[in-house]
Amino acid sequence: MTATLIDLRSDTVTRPVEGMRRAMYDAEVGDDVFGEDPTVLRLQETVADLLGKERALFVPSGVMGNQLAIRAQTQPGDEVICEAGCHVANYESGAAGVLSGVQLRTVQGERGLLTPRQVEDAIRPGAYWEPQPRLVSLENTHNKAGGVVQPQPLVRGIADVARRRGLGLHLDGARIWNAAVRTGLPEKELAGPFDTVSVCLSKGLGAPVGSLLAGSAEVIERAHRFRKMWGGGMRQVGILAAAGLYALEHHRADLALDHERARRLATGLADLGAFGIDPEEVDTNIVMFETLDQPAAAILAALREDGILMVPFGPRTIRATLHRDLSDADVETALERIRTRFG
Ligand code: TLP
Repeated sequence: MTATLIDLRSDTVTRPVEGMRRAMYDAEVGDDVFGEDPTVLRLQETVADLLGKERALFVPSGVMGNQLAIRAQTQPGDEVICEAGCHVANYESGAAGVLSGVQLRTVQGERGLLTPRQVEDAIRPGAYWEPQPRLVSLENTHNKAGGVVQPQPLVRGIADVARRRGLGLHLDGARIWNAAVRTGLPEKELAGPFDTVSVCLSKGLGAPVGSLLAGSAEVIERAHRFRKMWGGGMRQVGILAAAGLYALEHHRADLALDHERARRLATGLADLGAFGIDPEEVDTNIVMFETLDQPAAAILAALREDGILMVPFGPRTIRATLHRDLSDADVETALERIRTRFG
């Protein structure tokens, strides 16, 4: 194993910086199950405001944010329409079926993007023997597609279809911050067409834990009840909310660096000719590439020997994710090592 390990597995692997730890230490706290933690309340208000929603609820994870959104806006037997590669359908342990009793209707998009027409066509007419279509769920940025930003005209078109057909609209905005930095559009605008939006503080923003679900007061009240039912009521959790507030204030703009480094890594990989990758398709901090003749597992094992960690996203697909604990030098070192082995 080479001396320095370059961890590109996820933007979740970052460690809290000193300023963040100080903010956590200094946090004013109270019992949040009684609604008495001032720092949690401040975080919830800050995020609701950023997203242009009435209320937001602090939850332990992105999965819980998404699943609460589904539970609060559906009934058992309903159907949720989503893109085939989305996190809700692929990486949440089948939660929607178990926790909400709904089925997911997955539709194959192009680079993770659905069109309004695809959504319209997926909405069943409503015979009593059919599952009741109730919710459409989108993801921005789209993780499995490679950090792809949802174009707003497409989102607005899908929102129009959902409204017209009486369906709710949820956004898995775990990386909405990346989409905002990439497009220059405020989060409020990206979140505007959605009834509910889940966001994560523990991905590129570098907080150790924490997500929020935002929406109308009514839907958040329902989600609040289910959060308690699912064991997600937390006590003096201002310690964690303080990390989130710090991350929002100090780390959002830095995401542009992750995006630049992702492009640099993708260009370096493309120049090698040993992998299938188009750097032009790298929108944000995620680099997804195909292996040409070996399974992803074999390439990942070789990379690990060279001190580079990435993750498989399919039998022949590998993901590298840039994050704030990496530097320009780390990207160059990673490319150097990859060139030595595969060039
Ligand atoms: N994604 C993780 C893995 O689960 C794949 C990662 O390393 O990217 N929505 C999206 C779009 C996500 O990418 C993730 C995490 C979540 C939701 C869930 O967040 P957590 O892990 O906090 O429950």
